[in-house]
Amino acid sequence: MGLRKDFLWGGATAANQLEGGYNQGGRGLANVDVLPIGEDRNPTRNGDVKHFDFDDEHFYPAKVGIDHYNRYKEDIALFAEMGFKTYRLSIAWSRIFPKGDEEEPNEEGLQFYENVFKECRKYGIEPLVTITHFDCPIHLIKEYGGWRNRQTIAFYERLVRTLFTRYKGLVKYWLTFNEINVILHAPFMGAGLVFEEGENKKQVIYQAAHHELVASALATKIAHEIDPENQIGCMLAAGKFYPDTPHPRDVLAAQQADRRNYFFIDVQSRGEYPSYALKELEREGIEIPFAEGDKELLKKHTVDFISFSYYSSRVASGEPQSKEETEGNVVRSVKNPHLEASEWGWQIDPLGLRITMNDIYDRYQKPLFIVENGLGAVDEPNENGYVEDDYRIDYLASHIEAMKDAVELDGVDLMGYTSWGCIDLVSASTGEMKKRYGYIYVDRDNYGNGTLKRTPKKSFYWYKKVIETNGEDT
Ligand code: BGP
Repeated sequence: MGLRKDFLWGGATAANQLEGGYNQGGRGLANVDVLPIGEDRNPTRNGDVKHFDFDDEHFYPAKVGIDHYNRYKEDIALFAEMGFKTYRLSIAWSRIFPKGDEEEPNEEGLQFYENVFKECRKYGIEPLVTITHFDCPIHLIKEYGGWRNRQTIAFYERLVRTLFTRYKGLVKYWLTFNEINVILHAPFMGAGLVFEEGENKKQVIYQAAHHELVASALATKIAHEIDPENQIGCMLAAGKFYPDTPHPRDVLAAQQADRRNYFFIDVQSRGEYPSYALKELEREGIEIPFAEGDKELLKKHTVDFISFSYYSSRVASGEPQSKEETEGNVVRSVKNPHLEASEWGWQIDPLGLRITMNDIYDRYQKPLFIVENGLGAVDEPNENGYVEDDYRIDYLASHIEAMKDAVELDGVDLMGYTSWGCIDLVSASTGEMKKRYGYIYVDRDNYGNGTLKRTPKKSFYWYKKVIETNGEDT
């Protein structure tokens, strides 16, 4: 009973939210560097800003992040002190190929990640690497239209071949695209899409999604060829949809909303487009740009495990116009009257994690990996600079308990758990520093003030104990 003996406890980050050093080491500009904060952020991340000039003149917190690029040793030492077995991080594509379409990679970028992986290994920490976490070189967006263009598959192929070859023996666990379903909700952030006036957005989105799905299968193929030890996962922004009421109309709405997200994983894990998606796309006149060999590739090279983020469950209604909505992790939802919410309106539902795990495991029967979960909050250090984040501990403890129930009572096969933003970093939805998830406080504000000093919070010592006892003591 209990969790696996080799359960992979750890934390997760993404390059563009913590590295900073956006113009160091030969790195090129990426979509994530030009996402403004404030009210312009949503239209930009949705691909609706036509006049966007992609300049790098403005200061945004993500450009400096928490300066992990220059302080990774100190940060990894703190992760090791907590007892991390794994550390999930992402590669900044434009560090490896600054423009995206070069023939040769940038050695300085490759060396940086090699140093990071070796530093992890020094402490026995297994790296878990997201190949793209919401990032795409600006040059690929300007010149090729990002993922709407089939050529981007070839550039991604060059990237993954370079990574799998260079880091053979150093990295074994890879995720092809972070939250692949986010392309539906934030297409500039998810796939570098900028829409033309009046074009059929859904056509462009599904075309780009097809390219990402083919690229993901190709990456799986290449990873296994280069090193059969490699384990490849897909990554879903998960969260079960509940029907708003038992009315069959609401139940159908919830099923349809779930399917819209599961569609991606159905392709990546089962190897083919599900019939419900083919029907819907056909009805709407959306064409999927299948090229010769795509179907075989998708069928043959399915993922080894299913990873996902979970922040909250969601609610769907057959009559959404008459319902109050709430914020959530990228996907908005009808408000659930039975749940409390974070300061950002994300509703808190630990039992929903167990329900979501069961749903995914029933559907795919492959090992699961929870690679994001956590509470974004404003932390106020006391006069000694110490953050007593009992609210975060409560959130995480209740989710870990629900996760254990899914394993122990329902029989889900779970590889590991990496909570989001294990060290404070920049928020993806708001672009700000003040929404924090970490076990480690970083002295930095939205405007670039602060010493960047790292200080363990109360949750740091709590999580250390959780890991030490393999989740027994929460
Ligand atoms: C997910 C992203 C992460 C992360 C997290 C928390 O969607 O994969 O990058 O940021 O959400 O979201 P936020 O930072 O907006 O609170």
